[in-house]
Amino acid sequence: MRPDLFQAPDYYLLDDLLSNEHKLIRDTARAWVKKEVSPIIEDFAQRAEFPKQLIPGLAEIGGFGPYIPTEYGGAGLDQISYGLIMQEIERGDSGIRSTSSVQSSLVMYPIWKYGNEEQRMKYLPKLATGEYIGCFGLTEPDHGSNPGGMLTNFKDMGDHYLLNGAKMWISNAPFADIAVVWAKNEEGRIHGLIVERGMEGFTTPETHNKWSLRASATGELIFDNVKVPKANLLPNKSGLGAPLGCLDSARYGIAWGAIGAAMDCYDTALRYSKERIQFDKPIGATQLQQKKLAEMITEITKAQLLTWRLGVLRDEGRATSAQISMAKRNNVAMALDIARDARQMLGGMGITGEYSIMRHMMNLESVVTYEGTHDIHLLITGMDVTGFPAFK
Ligand code: TGC
Ligand code: FAD
Repeated sequence: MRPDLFQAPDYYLLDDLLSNEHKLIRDTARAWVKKEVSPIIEDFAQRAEFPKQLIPGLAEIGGFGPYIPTEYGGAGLDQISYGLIMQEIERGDSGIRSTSSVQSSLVMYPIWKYGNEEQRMKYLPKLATGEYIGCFGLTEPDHGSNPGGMLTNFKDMGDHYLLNGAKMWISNAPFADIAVVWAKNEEGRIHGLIVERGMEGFTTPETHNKWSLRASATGELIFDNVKVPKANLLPNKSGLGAPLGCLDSARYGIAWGAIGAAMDCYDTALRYSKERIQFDKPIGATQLQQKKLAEMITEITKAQLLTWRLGVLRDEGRATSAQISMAKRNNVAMALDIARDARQMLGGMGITGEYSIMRHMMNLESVVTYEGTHDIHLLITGMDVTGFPAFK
């Protein structure tokens, strides 16, 4: 891959909306991505391997639990800071941002919000430093968009719970130390359980042959009569709203992250359009290529404004789940459209690993699917404005 020459677009001078602390946090993450992620990511993606050596650096830039209170090892930052960190990491690669999202919002968040003090003290500091890596098991082979239908279940055996079932498409699963698993009790009520690697009957086979998110490890979680200690049940929230509450936090981070991928594609295409000569002039001097670039920067700017406002609302405790759905859906689709146009602007070079665009484009096919598909988020907006759920 070529040297990382990224220059972040800020067409509406949105830096003015950020505090000095926000800018410092963002610039630290940006510099880390340039130094540590960009030089190696293409190689790891080609080999379909997660670069584990990035884990300590991710922890240092606040990539693990940025908004978790410092007493539990988190960085105690606000939601705008969290978003900016996700934006910068995904500018490097969506798969690396996935690891950060899952650890922060799908593992640390439920332990912080739904766990007891003992569970918080036991797991959160180790997750914050990356000593432990976690994963989140909600999706099943037959229950993706409809997680409420899950079959994974546990029985109360007196001194422990007995867990059975299977989860599929789980980010970080192949090497995770712990899994936050959603399963139904004998009354059919959904609860979260912390399952640890090494528990008998618990296996995590890796999912191969992915053309997307290749630098992120994906796998299954199989529970064959796993004895889970009673102390590992998250006691403070149950029902489908518990995992969906975690998804709110992760989807918010993805809305920012997708802007990072889009900015990288735009910046690459803009530079290429000024350097690539055809018919004796730069392709950037042609109307058709300018149309693509003008539309890209317009969409990036709109997404930046939408997402900044969402961050402010989250910091004020006023953001709704439906607002988060709108931002996740809009920004990921925006990034995917930009990646596709940017790839075309590079002609044949656009399909190679010399440039980051094709990798972003393939990654975004997962991002537009996970954490609720593009269509499911449209239905959430539809339900919010009409009052009618059209899922069922
Ligand atoms: P529904 O009846 O609407 O709701 C059930 C209960 O949940 C509450 N609720 C929420 N609570 C918090 N946050 C939200 N976003 C919530 N949405 C709903 C709701 O109020 C209700 O509470 P209560 O107290 O009345 O019981 O549920 P439904 O079965 O009709 O489903 C609704 C639907 C389709 C929107 C939902 O199931 C959904 O979002 N489906 C998409 C599934 C999904 O996003 N899966 C993601 C899996 S994790 C993942 O992809 C990680 S990728 C990580 C990475 O690598 O970055
Ligand atoms: P389905 O639900 O079968 O959907 C298939 C199609 O039908 C979609 O286009 C969908 O929009 C559409 N559809 C479904 N229902 C309706 C409806 N009512 N009306 C109209 N259209 C509908 N899950 C986890 O729990 N943890 C993870 O860490 C995780 N990581 C992932 C990593 C990757 C790389 C991928 C690809 C997925 C990951 N997932 C994870 C799973 C992800 O959340 C699901 O793939 C997603 O929720 C969609 O479920 P599905 O694949 O079963 O598709």
